[in-house]
Formats: sequence, C-alpha cells, structure tokens
Amino acid sequence: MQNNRTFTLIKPDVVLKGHLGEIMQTIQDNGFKIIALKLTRLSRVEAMDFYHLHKEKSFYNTLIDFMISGPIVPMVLEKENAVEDFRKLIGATDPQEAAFGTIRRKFGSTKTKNAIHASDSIANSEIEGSFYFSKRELFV
Ligand code: 3AN
Repeated sequence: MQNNRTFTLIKPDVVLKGHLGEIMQTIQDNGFKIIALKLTRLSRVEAMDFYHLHKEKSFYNTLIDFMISGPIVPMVLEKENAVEDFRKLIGATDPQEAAFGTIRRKFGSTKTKNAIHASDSIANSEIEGSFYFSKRELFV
C-alpha cells in the first residue's frame, strides 16, 4: 500500500444498526477518498485468519464470534498521512474512552462492538488491504 493509503473495516454492529451511510459520510467529510469498498461477510476460518495475531488473547473467541455475526464493509482509503489521521478519526479501542467526535465514541458500544477497525501501520494496511482486495481492485 502506498504511504498515503490505509485500510479500514466497518464492523457488523454498525451495518446492522443502519449507520453505514453516516460513517461513510464522516470518512469522506474528513478528506479520505474511497479507493476500494465491498459489503461482505467473513467465514469463521477467514475471521480467525484475519485476527490471527490476537489468537492468544482472552477476547479472541468473542471477537471472532462478533466479526462473523453480520455483514462487514472493508475499505481502502487515500489521504496524505492516511494511517495516522484515520486512527485519530476512529479513536481509542474502548468507545467509552475514545475522544468526543471520534467514530468509535459516536457509534461503538463496547471494546468488542467498537464499530470500526483501522490499520495501525503502513505495513499492516498493505497486508489487511490485500486480504480483502485484489491488486486490480486496488489499482496497484
Ligand atoms: P485496535 O483495533 O484499536 O487497534 P487491537 O488491534 O488491539 O485494537 O484489537 C483488535 C480488536 O480486538 C479491536 N478492534 C477490538 O474489537 C478487539 N479488542 C481489543 N482489545 C479488547 C478487549 N480488551 N476486550 C474485547 N475486545 C478487544
């Protein structure tokens, strides 16, 4: 992924509550351009693969069950300083601790149902983006 891109994934809680449009508007209003997007659903095996780095964590099974409970919307976004700026826009992992005005503060409810995921580095954004999208879909 170029260093002006990041990967994000809107989680099932948001999609099922009907807040998808509002979040996409927030993303665009904050200067991010949508490069790739799909509405999809993970199998248990895919979810375990995507979150394999967390497999020893106490919350792993809860996270997997939640992530396969409904539709998700992975996206690749473009903006200068995309990874860092987008992490600021989503806020802290726990929506109760996330800053006011952030996506997790507004739309998340718990550390598991926290509305949205975003890559924490350029390297991870490349790995995560290519988990969901082909090179052709990413225009690379
Ligand atoms: P973030 O998404 O803020 O970078 P990570 O990468 O530490 O957070 O965790 C990945 C996902 O695992 C989070 N998005 C969250 O849904 C879940 N998670 C993290 N910590 C906890 C926790 N203490 N309890 C429940 N779920 C958690």
